[in-house]
Amino acid sequence: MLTSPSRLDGSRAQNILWLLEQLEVPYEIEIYHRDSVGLAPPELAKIHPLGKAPVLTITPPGGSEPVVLAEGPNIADYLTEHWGKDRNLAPQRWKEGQEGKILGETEAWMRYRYLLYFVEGTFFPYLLLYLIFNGEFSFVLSFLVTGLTNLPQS
Ligand SMILES: N[C@@H](CCC(=O)N[C@@H](CS)C(=O)NCC(=O)O)C(=O)O
Repeated sequence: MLTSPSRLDGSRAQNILWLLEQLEVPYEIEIYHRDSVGLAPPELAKIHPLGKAPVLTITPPGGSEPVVLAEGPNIADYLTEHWGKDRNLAPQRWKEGQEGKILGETEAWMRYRYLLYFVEGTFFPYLLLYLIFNGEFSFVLSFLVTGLTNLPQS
């Protein structure tokens, strides 16, 4: 099994590299550099139409087609689910005897899942505002303009 995280300078891809290290998952990094206004290069969109980092390519043994994962929390969740067992990175999911049942999850796991989504869903817009009010205008404006115009078409 080979995993290839795409690393972009100064990006959330660093979180995924940290997680791969913690989980001791073997990987080969593909490095991309931001352009002069801080955007990802077009080559990143050839790996996944979102064109942003992080992206993780997982190549199963035996020559099957590689699978490409995008969105940081999605990648983190997938890695933790498959490589994180017995490592105490995520809380136990199910209460005793409640496996697979609605609301059979432990309170700790519900909170863990909530925070995983909170980071990108609610926290990150506030972080962007913080960047704007601290003078990071060029990066934030170009991010917003190209982010909206480069959305995947399908
Ligand atoms: N919601 C996505 C956001 C991905 C994202 O915006 N990545 C930034 C780096 S942290 C990026 O690729 N920026 C370059 C660009 O937007 O062109 C995730 O969590 O992975």
